[in-house]
Amino acid sequence: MNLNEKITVDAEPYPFEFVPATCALLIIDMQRDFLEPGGFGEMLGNDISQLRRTIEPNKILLAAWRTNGLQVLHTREGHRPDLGCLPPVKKIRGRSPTTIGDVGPMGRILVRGEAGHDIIPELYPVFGEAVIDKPGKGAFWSTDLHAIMQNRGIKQLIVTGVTTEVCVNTTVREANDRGYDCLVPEDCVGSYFPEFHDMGLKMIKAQGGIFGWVSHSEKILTVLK
Ligand code: C5J
Repeated sequence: MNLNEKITVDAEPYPFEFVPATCALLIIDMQRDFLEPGGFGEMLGNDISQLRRTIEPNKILLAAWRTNGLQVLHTREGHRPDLGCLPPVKKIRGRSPTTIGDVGPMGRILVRGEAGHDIIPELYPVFGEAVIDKPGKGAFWSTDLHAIMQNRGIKQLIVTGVTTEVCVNTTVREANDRGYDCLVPEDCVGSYFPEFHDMGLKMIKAQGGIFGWVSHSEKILTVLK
C-alpha cells in the first residue's frame, strides 16, 4: 500500500477519504483513573465496563497504525502538581468530598506524574509518539497539539478514546474549527453513559458531518491492509 495515496473508508454521513501518511491516530485520555477498577471514575460511581470495552479495539487499531509506521498521538487530562493550571471552578465542581488534586485511590487525582493519571499499560505510548498533557477537555486548548500537528504535517485525525461526549467530542470540535477532518471509530470511543455515547456520535455526523465522520475500526483496518 502506498501510504501517500488517498484511500477511502466506509463512514457516515459519507465515505471518509484520507492519506495515511498525513493522518494521525489521536488517542484521548485512556488513563488509569478513568478506566481501571478502583480509579477516580469508578470512585465516582461510574460503570467502567462502558469504557473498558474500547481497550481491545484501540489496541488492534494502534497495532495496525504502528505496523504501517503511521503517526500516533496520545493525550492525558490532568494538572500540574502545584495545581496552577486547575481552574478553581473545576476543582469544586460536583461538590464531592474528594476532588481533582486530592489524594484518591491511585495517587492525587488527575495530577501529572501520579499513577492514576498515566495511560493504561495496554495502550502505553512508545518512543516517538507525542503525549499531550491537557488541562481541559479539548486537546487543543492550552497545549502544543496544533504546533505538533503542523510540524509533523498531520492534516487529518482518527480520534479514539474516552469519553465520547466529553473529551472526544470537545477535541473533534476544536480540530474541526482549526480545519482538520476527524473520523471517529464508534467502537474505539466510550462513555460511562451509553445514551450520551450514542448522542455524541450522532452530533458529530449530523448535518452532513458538521464536526466529522463516524465509522468502525474494522472498516479502517480493512482499507489499511
Ligand atoms: C472527563 C474525559 N469526562 N476524558 N474526561 O472528565 O472525557
